Amino acid sequence: MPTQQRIVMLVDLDYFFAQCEELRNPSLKDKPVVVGMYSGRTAESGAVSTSNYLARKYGVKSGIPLFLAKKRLEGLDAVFLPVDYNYYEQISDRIMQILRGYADAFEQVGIDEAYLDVTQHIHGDLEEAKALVSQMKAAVKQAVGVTFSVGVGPNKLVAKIASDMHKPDGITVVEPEGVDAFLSPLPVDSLLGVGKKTVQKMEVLGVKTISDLAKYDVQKLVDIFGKTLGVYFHNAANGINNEPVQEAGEAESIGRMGTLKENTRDLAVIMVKIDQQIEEIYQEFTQKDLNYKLVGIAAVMTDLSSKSRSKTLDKPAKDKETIREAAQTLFDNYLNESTLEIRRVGVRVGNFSKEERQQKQLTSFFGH
Ligand code: DCP
Ligand code: CA
Ligand code: CA
Repeated sequence: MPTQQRIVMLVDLDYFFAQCEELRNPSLKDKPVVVGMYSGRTAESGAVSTSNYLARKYGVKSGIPLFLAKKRLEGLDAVFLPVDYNYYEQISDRIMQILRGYADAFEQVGIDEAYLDVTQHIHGDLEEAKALVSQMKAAVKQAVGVTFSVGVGPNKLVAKIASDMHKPDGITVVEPEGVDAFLSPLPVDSLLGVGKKTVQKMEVLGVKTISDLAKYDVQKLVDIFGKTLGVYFHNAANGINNEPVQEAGEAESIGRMGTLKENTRDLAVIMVKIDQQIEEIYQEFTQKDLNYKLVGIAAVMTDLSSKSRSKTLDKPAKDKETIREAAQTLFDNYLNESTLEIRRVGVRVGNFSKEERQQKQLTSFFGH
């Protein structure tokens, strides 16, 4: 592989669900708009999925209870709307289709984000990258009417963090020489995969910023977090991330996703569903005579946010028990990190081939 410096972008659509609502009803634009996931228990119960930037000025943001959002927006001409996922997905599909045309390699992550590797397209020139982003923004604005923010950097990790710096309708470019200065002062939870629990563990170690983490002994990180995560944290903090931008391929993994009978945080209930899914997956990869080296889980919460986690095994396996054990541990850890109830769950196995696939795709699994 050539060692040419890559140029990777992360495109993140601005206040996405709320922007979609503004798109079909432009009169919403000068009002606070809140898109909520109504749980149905009472007219008011549920959580905010997202809000437009006007509503955010009053402290209304993703995850807070709807009744609190109502309170914070009292007396203002605020509009509350239920999540219309199918509509947002149609908008997203149209945008992704346009963006795909600008990339050498394209990888959609969730409904409102995509990575683009544009190294060849712009001959490795960062100035050209800025011009390309202007073109992309104009094209999407004209065809769909939606704005987004972009991070540009030498890899997925830096691009992702950069995309969050100037919102909405922003662009942040991090040059290869600027990566250390860019990352150093940020808190560790800016890194994908560093959740509340990990932040607490790291704080005990005296590690608060990415710079602290970059200097921390890698062997100790491995002892504490395991090999995959320990090495990932060490590399990530040092701005190193070689994961390719690549379309989530069908053949890359075999998995199942399904809705639970009722929302729950009970591991035993979740595992009943997962066991059924493992049974199906097992049939499929046994038929294809595959060994797997990675087990992943996914969960969709009651507010429709989704999370995935995965574990790379020390060696390839082909039995059911290993999947079950890994999935159970992953869900157990995940439940400790989140307070939301779970609505849908899934499990998958992957990394079927034996060569050079170990460290791939970590950011996509963490992504949402
Ligand atoms: N979402 C959700 N519940 C959450 C977080 C997000 O339902 N707790 C949904 C609604 C968001 C969409 O996912 O519109 C994308 O999430 P982002 O985190 O990218 O947030 P936004 O796009 O809403 O805002 P931003 O402009 O900050 O990207
Ligand atoms: Ca977004
Ligand atoms: Ca996003």
